[in-house]
Amino acid sequence: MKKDKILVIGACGQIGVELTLALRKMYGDANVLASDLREEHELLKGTGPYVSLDVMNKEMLHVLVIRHNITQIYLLAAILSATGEKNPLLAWHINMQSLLNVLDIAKEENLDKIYWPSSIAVFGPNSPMQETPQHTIIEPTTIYGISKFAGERWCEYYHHRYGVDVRSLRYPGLISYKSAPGGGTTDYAVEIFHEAKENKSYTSFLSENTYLPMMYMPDAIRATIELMEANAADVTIRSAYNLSAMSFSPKEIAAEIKKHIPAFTISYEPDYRQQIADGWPNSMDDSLARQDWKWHPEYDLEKMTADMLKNI
Ligand code: NAD
Ligand code: AKB
Repeated sequence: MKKDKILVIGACGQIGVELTLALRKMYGDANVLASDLREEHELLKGTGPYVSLDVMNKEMLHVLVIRHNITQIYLLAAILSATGEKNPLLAWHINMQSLLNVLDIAKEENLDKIYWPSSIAVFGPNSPMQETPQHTIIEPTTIYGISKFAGERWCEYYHHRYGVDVRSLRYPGLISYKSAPGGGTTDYAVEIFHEAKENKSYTSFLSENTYLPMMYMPDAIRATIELMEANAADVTIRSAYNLSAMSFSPKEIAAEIKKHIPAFTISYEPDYRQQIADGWPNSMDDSLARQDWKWHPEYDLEKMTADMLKNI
């Protein structure tokens, strides 16, 4: 077991639950302190320490870090793309201030490592849509994307200016069955499985040929841990790495589900989230992640669909 003491902020969200459980396996249950605004998630209960925390309260966060001898923070609290468009100023405030609180405490307390996720949402309609490169035009049009892009700049700044070892990934849309997604544009690719099993039909809020980069949660958790375990010298990107596994449209995922549930049907009623999706890449070039810390995804659409339908 390692001696690190880890704080996970936003531990009850879609990623937080699975990441906390994975970190507890690696570092020992008692060494991973889960925290969130929400009540403790059912799957976390009894698996390790939990505290109620509002990351916006910097003083409380600072006290918690000192009191628990925290050496690493995983900051997952955020307002996602679809929810963000409903209250842009709130999304900006929460997404930026939470990161600044964590980065500043990391600097003051000389913490070992910080993890904070970015997103494919940093890209906008002027970025190349296919195999979007790591370094390219970045002009996000959602407040979520703007906050992620600004966050990336802050991460790089704290690394170069103060030596904070902060690491980040531009996650694609994440698909999982353990904890529900929290207000994103890619959430359709989770909802569709639940509806397929329960009702054998789904109405997609994105149009049939909207391609987006996606990833199954086990790959996302492994990527996160592999990045955090990599030698600092190998982490050449201190903003956020492009990360990729698969790309599909609502029509294609529906066809894959139909192989398992022949009666399944899909219809399309695009809403405000269509415009958000239209500005995002269709697929991502993650060659730097593959080169620097040997990233390789395990799940494609076929394997992910079979596993989702078996487990939900
Ligand atoms: P989520 O919405 O499911 O979970 C976020 C958690 O943060 C929630 O449990 C929420 O209660 C908590 N939280 C919100 N405000 C808080 C506060 N003030 N103090 C403490 N906790 C607070 O989000 P997620 O999908 O797990 O995403 C985690 C991170 O990964 C976010 O930064 C998100 O932008 C990023 N990301 C997610 C995806 C995805 O598809 N899920 C893709 C790209 C990037
Ligand atoms: C969202 O749709 O907002 C997230 C993301 C891709 O960042 N899933």
